[in-house]
Amino acid sequence: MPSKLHHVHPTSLMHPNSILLALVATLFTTGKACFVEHIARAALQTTGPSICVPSASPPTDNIFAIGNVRVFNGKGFGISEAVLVKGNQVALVGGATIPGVPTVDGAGKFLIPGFIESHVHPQTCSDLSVLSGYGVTTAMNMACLNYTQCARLKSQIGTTDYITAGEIACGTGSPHAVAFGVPPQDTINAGTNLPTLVDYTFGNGSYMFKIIAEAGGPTTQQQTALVQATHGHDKLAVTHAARLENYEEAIESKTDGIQHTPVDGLLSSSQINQIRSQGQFVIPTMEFFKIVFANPALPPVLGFPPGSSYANVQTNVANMHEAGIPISPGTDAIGNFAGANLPFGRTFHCELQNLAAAGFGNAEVIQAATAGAAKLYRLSDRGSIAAGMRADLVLLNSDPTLNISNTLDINSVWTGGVKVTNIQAAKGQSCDALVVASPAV
Ligand SMILES: *[C@@H]1O[C@H](CO)[C@@H](O)[C@H](O)[C@H]1NC(C)=O
Ligand SMILES: *[C@@H]1O[C@H](CO)[C@@H](O)[C@H](O)[C@H]1NC(C)=O
Ligand SMILES: CC(=O)N[C@H]1CO[C@H](CO)[C@@H](O)[C@@H]1O
Repeated sequence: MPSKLHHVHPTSLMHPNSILLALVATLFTTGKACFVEHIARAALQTTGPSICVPSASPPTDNIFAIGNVRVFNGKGFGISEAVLVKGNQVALVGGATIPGVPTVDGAGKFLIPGFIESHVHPQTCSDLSVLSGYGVTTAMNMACLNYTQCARLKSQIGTTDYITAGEIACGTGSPHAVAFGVPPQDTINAGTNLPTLVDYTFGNGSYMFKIIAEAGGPTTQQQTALVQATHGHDKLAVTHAARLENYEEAIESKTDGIQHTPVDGLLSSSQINQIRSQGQFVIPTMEFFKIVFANPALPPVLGFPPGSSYANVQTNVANMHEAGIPISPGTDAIGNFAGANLPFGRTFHCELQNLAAAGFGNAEVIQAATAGAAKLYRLSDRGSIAAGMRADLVLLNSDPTLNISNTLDINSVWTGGVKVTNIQAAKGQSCDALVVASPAV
């Protein structure tokens, strides 16, 4: 059973900021170490067949309409109209119905663009399938640990579209390097040739460059060099930061997207102004922190300093939002391991509710989860319902601008024009139960 994680020692997992690591660390602390290898390997391996949905054919000859439906326009829903889909794109929006094509009756229903999950870790076709069943039609995968395997999940038909960062750029011996089994030669120390590392990442088909700012991680100067090399490729840099000191590094580096929110205190107004004036965006992953702080054993396991709280997360998000910093929903979901519950998809809808609770209007949440995220991640082919856009569509039975939890009231989902057959979401599904259960071994 060769595994880089075979020799991981529990004490090296004391400062992680990922739910995966939380689960692994929890298993260590509960003495279930025999499970650790299994879990860590499962999480590391982006496995699966090369075709995720064998029954889905390329939608070249696809043509259908959704008639008499109220279409989300970025601010709310307009009058009932028809949406024509041809191939994998929306061909036309307008008129009440479109005669002569198979039509789904949208009367009394609400059509929104497919959701973009801005921070997630799917590893298998099955993970993508669950996401699509929750109306998440694009997954921004925040770490690739094996480029061959990640390549298999790309450009799949009939399931969530998978867009991935490269291997994480973390410090030699840092918590992320150890926990994710990053080969030492791929980690960063004083002698690392940073532009070469960035070239390698983009040479292996990565969409964006992921930096880990943490204790033992790359210095601010190194982060800045990585961001500059990434921008030399005309690509996006995104940076993990969950503590104030690491947030400051991410701000200084001028990375494009800061992932997570500081837990250990409040960002100053000058930091917030700097994030905004530098045009940086933030994916706060509130649901991840909500789950962590709902499980009293986890914050210490994660090494969060005293005084860390979900209240800090909420206040930071509210302050950044008020300042006009672009924010989109992401979860850090890694899946369901050993009875611990951090599911794909459902957590995303919980994150929409968290943003609403932090002061976003309901329509603003929908916009942030669709067109807003598309803009931040430069996905110009999706995020809104208009001619020429990807036919990533979610048909809701009830109005999400009246109650944000209505995003769970899903009637149908199409991804790239292909209908998703395994709807997972249901009206009234609660977020309350989303706490990490004791691992059942
Ligand atoms: C990466 O994945 C491929 C395909 O599953 C596998 O053959 C290869 O051994 C993996 N590489 C590493 C370093 O694990
Ligand atoms: C929104 O819908 C949920 C689930 O149906 C319900 O529990 C909640 O009370 C509703 N909120 C409001 C403000 O109506
Ligand atoms: C899977 C993959 O694309 N691997 C490539 C990563 O980059 C190196 C260096 O260019 C190539 O040799 C690999 O084939």
